[in-house]
Amino acid sequence: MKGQVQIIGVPMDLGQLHRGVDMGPGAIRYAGLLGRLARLGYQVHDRGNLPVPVRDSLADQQEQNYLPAIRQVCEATYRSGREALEQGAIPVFLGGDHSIAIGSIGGVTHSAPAGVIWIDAHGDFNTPQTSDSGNIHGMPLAVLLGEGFPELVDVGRPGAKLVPGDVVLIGIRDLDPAERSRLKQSGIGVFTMRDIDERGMAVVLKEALKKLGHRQRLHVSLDVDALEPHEAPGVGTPSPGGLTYREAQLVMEILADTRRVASLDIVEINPILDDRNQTAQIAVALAASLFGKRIL
Ligand code: EXY
Ligand code: MN
Ligand code: MN
Ligand code: MN
Repeated sequence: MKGQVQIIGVPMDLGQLHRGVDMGPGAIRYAGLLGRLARLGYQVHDRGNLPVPVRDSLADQQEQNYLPAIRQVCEATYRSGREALEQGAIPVFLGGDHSIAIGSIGGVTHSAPAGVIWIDAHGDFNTPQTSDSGNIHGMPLAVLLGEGFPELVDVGRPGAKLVPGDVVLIGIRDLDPAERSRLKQSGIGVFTMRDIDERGMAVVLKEALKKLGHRQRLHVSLDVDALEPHEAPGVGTPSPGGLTYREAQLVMEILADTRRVASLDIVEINPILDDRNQTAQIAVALAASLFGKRIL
């Protein structure tokens, strides 16, 4: 037995405008995540889904981009993540949009810091001042570093949950102008698609892991829009020129070899926009590799 995995569904769709991302946890379960992990030797416990208010019941929060409800869901996500680690389990958070990372990463760093590998087409580093859209799923990384809405920064415990040296971004290709300058000045390790094209994923990931060498435990935050949208179409904010299936698999295989991965988010899968659940199936195959499935 390789230890316990706890599945935590967070059907959050309030951080962005597309309907359907709330069905992500169901799509990922339907694609067979639990069975895959069980066959790899894990004891898998599904904690079900956390409650998320229905958007249509929150008309009074529309102006605030659903900030109060997002805060509430992130508080619950934080508690679940913290509990899972306290019980010695590996939490796997199924989004939902990427705003859930405010809770998941907050929760898994409650007792000790962790390094974060944030795989995404986007920086998710906007503040309310730099965001064009106002959508909170474009802000979670900034929040985790202590910037933006104080209600979100203080989820779980007061203040920043990460320092810039604890984070590497991989797969980046779509930044808003002010977000881009902020990111360049931040001290976060950013590995863009150009880096991957020029130097290859193995080299890039080795460098990324070197930057996180000071952290024993790693959290992987997998936004599936990092993948090439021709291969993984079920996302609300697709961006051309993404990771191939094999590049994404190689990330997971190399991360598995480190034996330091202690928690995972799988976010932004939108089954309404997907083609026969193929994006969820890819996500499950990636998770299997991350949890130690080997080709040979
Ligand atoms: N930068 C854009 C915004 O802030 O609205 C797009 C953000 C997309 C975020 C997705 C989840 O990674
Ligand atoms: Mn994201
Ligand atoms: Mn994204
Ligand atoms: Mn934008």
